[in-house]
Amino acid sequence: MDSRLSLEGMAGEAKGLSEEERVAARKILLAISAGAREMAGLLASGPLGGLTGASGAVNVQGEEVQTFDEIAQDVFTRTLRGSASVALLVSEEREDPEVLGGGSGSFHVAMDPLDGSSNLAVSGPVGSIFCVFRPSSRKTGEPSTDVLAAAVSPVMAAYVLYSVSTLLVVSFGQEVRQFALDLSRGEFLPLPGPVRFPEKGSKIVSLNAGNASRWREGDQRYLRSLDGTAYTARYVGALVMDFHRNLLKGGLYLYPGDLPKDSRGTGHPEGKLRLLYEAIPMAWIARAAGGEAVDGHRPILDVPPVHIHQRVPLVVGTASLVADYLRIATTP
Ligand code: AHM
Ligand code: MG
Repeated sequence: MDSRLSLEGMAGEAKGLSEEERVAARKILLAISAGAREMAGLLASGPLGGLTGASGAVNVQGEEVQTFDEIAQDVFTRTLRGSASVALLVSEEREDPEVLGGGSGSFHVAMDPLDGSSNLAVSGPVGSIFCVFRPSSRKTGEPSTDVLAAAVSPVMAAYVLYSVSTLLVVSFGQEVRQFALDLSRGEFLPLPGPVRFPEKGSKIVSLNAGNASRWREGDQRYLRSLDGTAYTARYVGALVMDFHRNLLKGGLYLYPGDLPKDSRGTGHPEGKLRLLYEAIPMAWIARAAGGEAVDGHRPILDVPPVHIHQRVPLVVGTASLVADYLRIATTP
């Protein structure tokens, strides 16, 4: 196995894809890497570029849109359109799927163009997340329906981490590879791989304990169970960063749902993270790296997508830590 497979090599060796699909997947990967390179440059100028801050708009999720959210939306829409391989593009920043190039591309893509954007104000890490799906054979002519039918079987998932270095992490389902942006050459170069959750890694737990009083009893019990154990708390508040650290070091990321409103919760029992462009791609990458991802009960990859902006509780990381979570949180 080549420990330093290139981006193009990865697409070329992807299993279960036709030759035509491999070509399309390669083009999508190159489009993501071109967009990531552009975003890395813009983000690095940070406050000097005058681009950090709120845009004044509110997105489909009811959240304040940062100027960089819109920039990332435009950058990746442009590069993915340029790949001529994407039929439908679903984005956190757009209410409806966008048909690209007349809808004739080989794949659908769901993306969170800039994840964790509240970190921008403090020059903290942010990310971009992508999931690539094969269009459903049950084409109905209704874009959302087709994406939902396709979303149950990803073909490729990737994320970009913009931090002290810019990393691109990619999986076609069999393994996970990392690439680092070489600033002098302007391209992503392979790091040794594949990457897997360490069997005997450290026990990092990443969660927002400030929300715990709103969680269900099982999640609160899990948090209490950590007290006195050899765990380390680490939480950046950017899924890509928290996931990536736990992938390399061993750990668990938890963003549960809240109690119903009438029991001191917020009435968001499905949590905050989005199924199509946050939970499914991270679950797909976690699985390929020997980890696991659940919604508190069942595997994320078994959750039926019913809405393109559907939210879902997410527990993802080292398989044994996810198993511990399930044992404690689901057994009164
Ligand atoms: P976003 O896509 O609007 O940035 O929201 C997702 C982010 C995740 O990256 C992060 O893990 C989580 O929201 C943090 O939420 P909180 O501030 O509630 O802990
Ligand atoms: Mg996000």
